[in-house]
Amino acid sequence: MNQSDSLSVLAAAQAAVDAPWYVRHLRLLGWVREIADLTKPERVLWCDGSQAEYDGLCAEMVAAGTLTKLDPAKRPNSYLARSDPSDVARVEDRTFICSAKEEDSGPTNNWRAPAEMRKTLAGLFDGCMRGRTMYVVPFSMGPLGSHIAHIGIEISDSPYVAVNMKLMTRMGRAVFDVLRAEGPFVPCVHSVGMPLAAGQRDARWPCNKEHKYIVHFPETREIWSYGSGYGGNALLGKKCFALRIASVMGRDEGWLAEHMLILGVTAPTGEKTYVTAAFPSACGKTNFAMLIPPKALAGWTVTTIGDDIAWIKPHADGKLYAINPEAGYFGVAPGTSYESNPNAMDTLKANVIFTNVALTEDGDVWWEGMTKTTPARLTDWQGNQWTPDSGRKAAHPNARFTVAATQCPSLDPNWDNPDGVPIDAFVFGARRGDTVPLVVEAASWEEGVYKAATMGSETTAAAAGKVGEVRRDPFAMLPFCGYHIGDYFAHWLKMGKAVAAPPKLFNVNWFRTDENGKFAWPGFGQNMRVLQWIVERCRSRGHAVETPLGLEPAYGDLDWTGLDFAPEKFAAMMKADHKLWVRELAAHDELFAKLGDKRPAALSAERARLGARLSAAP
Ligand code: SAT
Ligand code: MN
Repeated sequence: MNQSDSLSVLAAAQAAVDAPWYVRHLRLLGWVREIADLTKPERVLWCDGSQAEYDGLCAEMVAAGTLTKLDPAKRPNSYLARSDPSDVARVEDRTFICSAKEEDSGPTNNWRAPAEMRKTLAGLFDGCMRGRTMYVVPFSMGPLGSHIAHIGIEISDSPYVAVNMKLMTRMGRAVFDVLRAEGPFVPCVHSVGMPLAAGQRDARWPCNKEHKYIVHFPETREIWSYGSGYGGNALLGKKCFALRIASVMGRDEGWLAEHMLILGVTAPTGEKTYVTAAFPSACGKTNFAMLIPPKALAGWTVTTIGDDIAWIKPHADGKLYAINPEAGYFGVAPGTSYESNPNAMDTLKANVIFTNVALTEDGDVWWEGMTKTTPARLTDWQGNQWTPDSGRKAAHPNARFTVAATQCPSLDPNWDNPDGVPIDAFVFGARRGDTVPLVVEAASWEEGVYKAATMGSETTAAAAGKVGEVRRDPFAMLPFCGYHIGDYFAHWLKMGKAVAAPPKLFNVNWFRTDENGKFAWPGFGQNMRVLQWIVERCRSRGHAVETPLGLEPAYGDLDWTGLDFAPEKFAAMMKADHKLWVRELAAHDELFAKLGDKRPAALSAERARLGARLSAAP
């Protein structure tokens, strides 16, 4: 083909889907055409990521009743969305990993044969965008052009998704400068699953109450999501791409995609240490990532790189380096306050989309735990009148805020560094009322991998279903690992050998309760005392004692300046109760039994060692 022929091919491909001139990627244009032919939207809109586009889409959603504009003086440029009451969280039982072979998805995922799933999707998506606008949303997970970053294109019929993606990712026109004519991208297709007949009035929060499918094809690196407009079900850059698909990329290419926050700790000497921490959804990751140390620990500061996801790669200097693939926070609102997380409260002063929180009489937002006094009258998350004696929550327990990271006062100067930051510690946290102590260091990489692999945590409102049950949540990745969890453990074992100076591994538990069922540990800013010990251990300075569970601080090894915390209370929180550990090990064995021949031998050896140490303990 000569140059003018290829230019006219490009012009025709652009015209077929109303693409702007700067989209020069024929394969991408062809794919958008294919999806438009299948879903039959009324129009196609390519998002450029501009503020004008964002403001315009928000104004349209206000007119449609999807968003309520908050009082411009109290909460400038901010909105409230109320979802359908049936569409309030991730749907794990409707989430599928469609690998070619069933054994590659493993015992912790729902598997369907790819061909069968493609047939189902073809039926569901046929005409599913009728009467709606199809948004083409280009985004980069990670700093634009970073060697650790990857690009995705989300096609969605939800304007709520388009505006959330602007806050959560590097979204817009600049992505095409990176993609150019042939660059790789992960195709993500999303529909709320509610086509509109001619003249049909739209719902305030369109979704499909009968059919929901969150589908991943790991080999072809595709995502298809149908029927939900909420959070991780619909903002496909987040759990679907940055964890499920990226974990598969990491396995194949020698890196890690983890459900981890990233923070920086600066000591009074100016020495900086970067730490990542994995916790299940809605266990205070955002609070930990934005921690403000107690005044008594003068000179220590914490800075924020990310609050949910880390992509981690070996670096030439022999360390692992991490980036935050996201550019915003989709955090749990309830419980967030000037006491629990002042940095988050300041982040939320303007330019926020709130979802499923309560509305105050003066046009601001409220949620349980935000203030000491509860407002006398509110509009609840479903739009009903609410008073403190209504006997129900004003905000949904999984209510969220979406906000750009750049608004965070504790944002780390390296948050956008394309090379990432060097990691010295991996922290694994779970929500456990008993059994698991405040903090333990693993004596070796293998011991740390064993403990992360066997983590159990009480379930939260972040996923539809029962709340408060202990379930095994390996690496806090149970709903997010895109392949066989046994292979994932093996990959982690391998990554410890991939660099000369791997991070140290720690387990923490902020949620242990006392004999009255109250939290035994004050948590929040006081977690700095634990973090300080972790950092000192990484610098080979902190002291630890050997216990059957690993290496633990003695009472005197933590800095208690300014906190009155009795040694007996500390001892109670660190205690490994024999009976509870018999039950705990049985739960580990149950998980391992599911792995069959994918159970790494190194982890069986760690299990034997831990069992022997615990039974030898007095
Ligand atoms: O998956 S979501 O983004 O909806 C929230 C979470 O589970 O952390
Ligand atoms: Mn999460």
